[in-house]
Amino acid sequence: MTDRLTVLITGATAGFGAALARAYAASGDRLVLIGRRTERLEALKAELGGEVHVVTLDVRDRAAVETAIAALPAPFDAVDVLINNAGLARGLNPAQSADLDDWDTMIDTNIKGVTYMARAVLPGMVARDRGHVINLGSVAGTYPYPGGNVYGGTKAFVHQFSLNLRADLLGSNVRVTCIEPGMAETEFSLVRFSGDDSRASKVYEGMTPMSADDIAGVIHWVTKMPRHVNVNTLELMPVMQAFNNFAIKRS
Ligand code: NDP
Ligand code: 8X3
Repeated sequence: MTDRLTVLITGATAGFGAALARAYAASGDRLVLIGRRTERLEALKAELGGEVHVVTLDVRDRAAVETAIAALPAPFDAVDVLINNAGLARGLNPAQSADLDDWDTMIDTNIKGVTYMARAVLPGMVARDRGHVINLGSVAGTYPYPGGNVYGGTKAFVHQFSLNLRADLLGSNVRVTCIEPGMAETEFSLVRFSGDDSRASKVYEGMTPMSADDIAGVIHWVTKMPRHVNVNTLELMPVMQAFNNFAIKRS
């Protein structure tokens, strides 16, 4: 798609979502910005100018998602790009001591929220025979790490859900891409560690993480590819992150 797009971004109040809003505003696209923190959405709208519609919405609320998407005013209702970005990790405890409320929050946001949004937006895309769903997966959905239990599980779901959407949408011109980043410095670790700033900043100590702008630039590029090209999955990491060998407990 090279023409002007209507881009709906969930989780636009911070991190990747806010950077994406700035990237698409810079290319003259029309924006629908979603998040729970209204004051941040309004501040972003004031900063960006242009055609921006904001919706305060918790993506875990199925009825609210359905109502909000059905109520989008023209021309914001013809969504060309849905960026299912709202998501989070909560905690890094091993499974045997993890907080079940944290697990519920991750499952409800990263899995259910993504499916609610996709189900609400896809019929319009198929009817217009035009659209692109971008889902935010993670390297955590492919590579296990201690404490990644449910977070990684939710992102593995996002990966497979994205591929299965492609299977369902074959024959339409609706594209689906799963973006799978490694470490990027946003509010992600602050949220994971319940606002513990020093623990969050230690995650990125002594290395150069990716930035929200790095991720936004890649997603922007993927959505501006010629319409006959579908990037299925795209995994990216900072140069200073790689893989480890198998862990073995020896007696
Ligand atoms: P941030 O914490 O900086 O931003 C997360 C955004 O999600 C916020 O705007 C937040 O807005 C929104 N959000 C969270 N819960 C809800 C909800 N229930 N309803 C609506 N919006 C919600 O994190 P990132 O920008 O880093 O993360 C964005 C996505 O990228 C997530 O899916 C994350 O899992 C994924 N990711 C992040 C990586 C990283 O290293 N940073 C790497 C790989 C993937 P508000 O609180 O206002 O609702
Ligand atoms: C976020 C990347 O490595 O912290 O999805 O799980 S990681």
